[in-house]
Order: sequence, then C-alpha cells, then structure tokens
Amino acid sequence: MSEPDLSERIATARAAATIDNRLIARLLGETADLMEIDGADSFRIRSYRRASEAAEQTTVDLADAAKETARLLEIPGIGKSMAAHIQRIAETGSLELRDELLKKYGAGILELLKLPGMGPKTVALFWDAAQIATIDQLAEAIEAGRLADLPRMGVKQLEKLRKGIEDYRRSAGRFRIDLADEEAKKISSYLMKFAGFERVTPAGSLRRGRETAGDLDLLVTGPACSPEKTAAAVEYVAAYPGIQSMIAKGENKVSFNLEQGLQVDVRLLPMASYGAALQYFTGSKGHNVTLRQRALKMGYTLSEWALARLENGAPVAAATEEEIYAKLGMDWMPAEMRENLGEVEIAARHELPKVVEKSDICGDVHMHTTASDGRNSIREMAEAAIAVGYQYIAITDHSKNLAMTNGLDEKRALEHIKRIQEVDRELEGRIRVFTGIEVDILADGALDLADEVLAQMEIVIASVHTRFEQSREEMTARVIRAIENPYVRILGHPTGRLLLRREPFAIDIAAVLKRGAELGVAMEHNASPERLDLNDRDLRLAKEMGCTIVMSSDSHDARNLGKMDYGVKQLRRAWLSAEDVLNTRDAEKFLSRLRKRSGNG
Ligand code: DGT
Ligand code: CA
Ligand code: CA
Ligand code: ZN
Repeated sequence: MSEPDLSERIATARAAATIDNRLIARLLGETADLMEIDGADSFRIRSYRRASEAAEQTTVDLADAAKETARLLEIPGIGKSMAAHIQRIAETGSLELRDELLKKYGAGILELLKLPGMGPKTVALFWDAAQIATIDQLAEAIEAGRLADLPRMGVKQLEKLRKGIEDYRRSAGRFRIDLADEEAKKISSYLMKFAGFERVTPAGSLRRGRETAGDLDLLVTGPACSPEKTAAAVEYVAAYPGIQSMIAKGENKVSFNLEQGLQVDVRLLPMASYGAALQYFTGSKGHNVTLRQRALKMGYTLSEWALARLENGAPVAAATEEEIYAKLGMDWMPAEMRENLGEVEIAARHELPKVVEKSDICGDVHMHTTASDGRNSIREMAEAAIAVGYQYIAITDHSKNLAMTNGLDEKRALEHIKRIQEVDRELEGRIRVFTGIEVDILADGALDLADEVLAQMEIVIASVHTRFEQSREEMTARVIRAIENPYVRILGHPTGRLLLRREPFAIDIAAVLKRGAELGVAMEHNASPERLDLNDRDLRLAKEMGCTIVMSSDSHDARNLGKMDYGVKQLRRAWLSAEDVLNTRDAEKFLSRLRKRSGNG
C-alpha cells in the first residue's frame, strides 16, 4: 500500500479545514459596510447585512449546505443572489465585490470601522472630505484640525474619536481570549489530521487563561517532530489555509499571521522534552524566572529542553511538567496560577489551594430573554440550562431605562415574574427557575424600578449601563447608593468594561467591594468573554475583603448558556476555590446565603 504523497495529504486537509459560518458572516458584513461607504443602493446593502446576520445565527453548516442551493434557500434571510455569494465564498474563501472595494479603498478602511462610534456613514464622510482611509490618517487629520468644519462633527465628537483612537492603539495587537481560542482550536484540528502529529497543546497566555492574548503559542509533538526529520511536518504546518502571511519557517518552528493579524508560533518538539517545553512556553515569564532561580539553588538548570544537573548537564526530568515540578520539590499547579504571585513558594510548601473547576458550577443567575434583548424564551433558556446540567437559573431581563433593549417597566416586570413562575411550575423540579431582574442603576444611584416590584423578585441584579463618563467620586457614590437599596442582591459587571473596546469606568472599586461585603451584596464575575468583569485582580481583592462572589454568563442566547470557560479561568487566576463562589452551591444554599431580602423575603 503506497502512502499518499505530501502534497496530496495537504490538499485533502486544506479542503477539510472548513470555511465556517463566522467567516462567511464576516465577509458578507464587511461587503455591506464597504458598499455603504461606496454609496451603493441601500436595498442591496440590506440584503448583504441580512444574509450576514443569518449566517451568524443559523445552526446549519453553510459551507456544507452550499453544495445544494435549495438548502441555502431554506434559511430565512438568504435569497437567490446571497446563496450564490455564499457558494462563491465556500469555493474560493473570498467574495469578488469585497475584493474590488478593498482595492479601491485599501484594507485600512475596515479597521476604521472598529473605532467606537464609527459607522460606514462617518467613514464615507471622512473619505469624501479628506480621502481618509486609515486610522493613522484619521488621527493625523484630527491633530491638524482638518476635520473641524465637517457637518455633524463638533469638537465633542472629534474629541471622542481622538480618545477612541488612543484606546484602540493601546489594545491593538491583542485579541479577546475566546476569539484567540477559537483560532487555536481550528489550527489544532487541522494539525491533528497529519499522521505524524500526536498532540497539539496551546501554551502561553491562552493556556494561562489571560483575558486577552498577544499571540498564540502552539506546541506539537509526535513522530514527525523528531529532530532532523521535521521537513514534511513543517511543510504541512505552513500549508494551513488560514495563513495570511508567513513570518518564519525554521526546522522546528513555523510563525505566521492569520487574516485578522493574530500571530501564531507553532513549535515542533520531540516527545522526550515535551513537558519541559510546555512548562517553558506556558510561562509566565515571571513565573519562569522564579522557577529557574529555585532550580539553580538546588543545583539544576531549567530550559525549554529539560531540567538538568548543573555540574554535567545530565537531564533529570523533561517528558512531563509533573516530573519537573516534583524534582524541584513542588506540587504541579494549574497554568492559571503561574503569574509569579507567590505560587512557587506555596507549591514548595505543598499548600496550594484547590481552585474552582467548571464542573463545580451548578447554576447561572444572569440571563436575558425575548422580554428584553435576549433571543430565546424563558422556557428555551430553562431547557438549555437543563441540557448543560444546571440545578437552577434566574431570568434577569433589563429594566425600562434601557429603552433600546425594550427594558421592562413595573407593569411588564410583574407580568414577567408570573410567566417565570409558570415555567418554573411546568418544569416540575427538573430545574429551579428563579424570578429576577437586571435593574438599571440611574445616574444618581436610584434604581430604575419601584421597591415594591423589586421586593417580589428572588434575584435582583443592579448594573450600570449609562452615564459612564461620571467622575470617580460620583460613580463610586452612585454604585454604593444602589447596593444600599435593601432589595439588591448582586452587583452586575461592576466596572462596566468591554474588553479591548471600552475601558472600565472610573470607580473606587475597593470602596465598593468593602461596602458590598458589609451589606452582603454579592459581586458578579460576568463570564461573558467580552466583559470578564470583575477581572482577576479585583476578584482577588473581593475575596480578601470578604465579598460573596457569583459567576454568571449574562447570556442573551440559549446557545451561550454553559459557556463559562473563560470566566472559570479568571476565577482560577484569582485563586478562588469552589467555596469562594456562591453558585457552586445547590439552589437552597445559594438563595439562603445571598443577602437576606427585606420585606416579604
Ligand atoms: P502574550 O503572547 O503577550 O499574550 O503573552 P505570553 O505569555 O503568551 O508571552 P509570549 O508569547 O511572548 O511567550 C510565551 C511564553 O514563553 C511566555 O509566557 C514564557 C516563555 N518565554 C518567552 N520568552 C521568554 C524569555 O525571554 N524568558 C523566559 N523565561 N520565558 C520566555
Ligand atoms: Ca503568546
Ligand atoms: Ca509567542
Ligand atoms: Zn448588564
């Protein structure tokens, strides 16, 4: 039997590395944006946008459905011409109209759209007025005062843009952990199709669970990674279809950029030193420095190849991380704890805490339904939570102050409670469905709904969604006043940040945590990957101050229920154990240990 040759194997694997729905949605959406900048007919633009949204939402695998036009046409939002475009994307990975428009305006125009407050209309305005096509050109034009006379562009708007560019540049080059993880998983599944690879492991910040990643570090091992025999393996890695540009191709390392600019370092390593490499490339740098100092004191050197004796270089441990830590007289520790915060000494004393795991979480008490801005009904959310294995959930839709989410006023809130209770009864104990609300904290710290209404809810989360620009003093007083309301049981996403998009608002978080601990109001860790709020450092502080901590998904879609992996990682980075997180407890204990409700509670 003859082995298929390398190019054949590469071709098969490339074809299998599917064009996924998210890519299709992005290409269609970008085309719509570019057409709008270009002043195209609004009807046509809308059909691209609708198709992009449909691609984002559907559970049908579009690249597969593209084999039969009829299957695409069954999807709401996709008509004949969009079906044809999706088929083009599935075949070629791109769309001609988008390519043409990008040629005309340059790729930097899409980056402009990532600035806060920049839509296609504003981009078009700047293009027409001053041929601005990149963020650098925009920054320069603002500095030079060349945009001062444009319609709809006051001093205030320009200042906002300038600040937006500053924030963007600060976070530029970093990627949200969930998006980085998704790319890592795609690359891993491509790599695992190569017969000579046995294991692919993400290292670096992704393995440590940092909220953002600067680049991806992937370690690969298997027979094809033996020294001096890596040529075929390197060629295979370099043929990954998502590569936009190659950075370096060595004997055991391939570095490249993906289309969105994310850099990936793939390292090919012999099995015998895989543990040492995993330890080294997981980092953090600080952890490694402390660990190497300890090794030296014990008469060893530690490198990416092995822990070895100082006097003669003879390796004493290399194949697994556990052996290496054991030889250094330490317990192995989860990657999330390796940030040089004392973990090396504590592991040497064998006193590491047992950190919380995803399977410890037994309920989720922050989610939205179609009553406000969620996609699913109460019943659908409950069924999804049962599928995840939860014992309880709380339905917490928005209140009326957030008009754009169709937030609930008093009357609708009371009707909503009734429906939540009905669903709870219908489910006959398969899951507990708590009544609740995510009530807005108004500018002065008053709550958006009357106390009599809040008194009837089991879970009242209070959150700030507006007026982020208040001073630190105002915001701190506002939030403290809100949690002093006797019906509030949880403070939602306490710093209001959106990762890489919006900085946390100014607030004295230590003062808020202190007051929360006194009142017994729980602090939320919002596990939505765009928030991860409180962050790992504030979570540590919250524990020190004696706060109760609750992790929730803030799902607006039943498909996101149960996706709290990145949240769990933040809790672990804060060294929290299951005991420190209230929703690791069953429904009765959870409710009874939340702040006691006044009134009819
Ligand atoms: P990132 O990519 O900015 O999100 O953060 P990391 O931690 O992934 O950093 P990266 O990609 O530069 O390096 C990955 C790991 O490799 C790092 O956590 C520790 C290890 N490493 C890299 N360069 C050095 C170095 O110069 N000294 C030491 N001790 N370790 C290093
Ligand atoms: Ca990295
Ligand atoms: Ca790296
Ligand atoms: Zn919220």
